[in-house]
Amino acid sequence: MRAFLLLAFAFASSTAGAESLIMHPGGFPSPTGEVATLLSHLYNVIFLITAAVMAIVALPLGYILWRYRSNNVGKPATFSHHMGLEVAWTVIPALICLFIAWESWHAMKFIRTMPQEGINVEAVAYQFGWDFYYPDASENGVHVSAPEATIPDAHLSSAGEDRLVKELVVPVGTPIKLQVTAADVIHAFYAPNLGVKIDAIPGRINYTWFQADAPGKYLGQCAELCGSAHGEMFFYVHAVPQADYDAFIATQRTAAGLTPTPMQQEETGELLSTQPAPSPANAAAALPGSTTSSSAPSTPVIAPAVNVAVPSPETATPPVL
Ligand SMILES: [Cu+2]
Repeated sequence: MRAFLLLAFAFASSTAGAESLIMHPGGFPSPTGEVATLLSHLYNVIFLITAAVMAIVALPLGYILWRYRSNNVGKPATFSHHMGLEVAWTVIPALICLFIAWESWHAMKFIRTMPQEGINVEAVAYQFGWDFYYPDASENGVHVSAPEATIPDAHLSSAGEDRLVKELVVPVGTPIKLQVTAADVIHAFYAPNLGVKIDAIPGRINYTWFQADAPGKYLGQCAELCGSAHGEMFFYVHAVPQADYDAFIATQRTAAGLTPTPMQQEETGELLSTQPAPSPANAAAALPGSTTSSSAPSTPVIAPAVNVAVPSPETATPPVL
């Protein structure tokens, strides 16, 4: 019995101060930004709770199996009921579930509350690639879109082939208010480092937000099985300093035939129903081995059956875990 107590104490001590050691169990990507950090902490809290529950169940079970093994059985106990135990193993799990539900609800509320400040980005998924638009930089019906970039990751590109993917350039430290839809079948925008995963559904506009607190290229991919080249639907979120972002927008505006800086700011939060659909050329460009350069997509126009407007912005405070 003393050995069991020592083991239980050692486990409790290690889990109590171990959050920094197991911030990303299972090789989870490092989080950047408030949303990703919140989700990572929520995951770690739930992981520690479930690990403790497993230990509380498994360690006594192992001890009992050893203590009362077949060649060590004395006279069996004769009691059949214990009210205290019944109450404990009903109330304690219920409280644990309520705590997890409470923390999860706070996290979901935080993620679903669009920040007041930030830039708007629209994402359109299609078989098999992505288009990203910047409505704040668009003007007079001319849409400013994200360019393509070559994947530098040797694990994702075949030898001797350049794989082109769309690169969503965003400023560091600024909330990105994302509206997502799809042109054909259901896809999902998934950028694990940024804590973003949201379905892209034809005829519907989903919304969420994220923020990159450190510059870098964050790999994203489609997370909804959508067809034969689903596994090729990568994209990048490229977080750059604000000055570089401003220069990027000026370049993209010039490429779209606009002046480098807006003459008149269009109303922000423009719905995707006014956005053109990706052209077949763009779809082909997203496939591995293609070197087709991207151009501004043309008709047909996506006409979602349901237009979901972005809710009025509120300032949210992240819950404390
Ligand atoms: Cu997919």
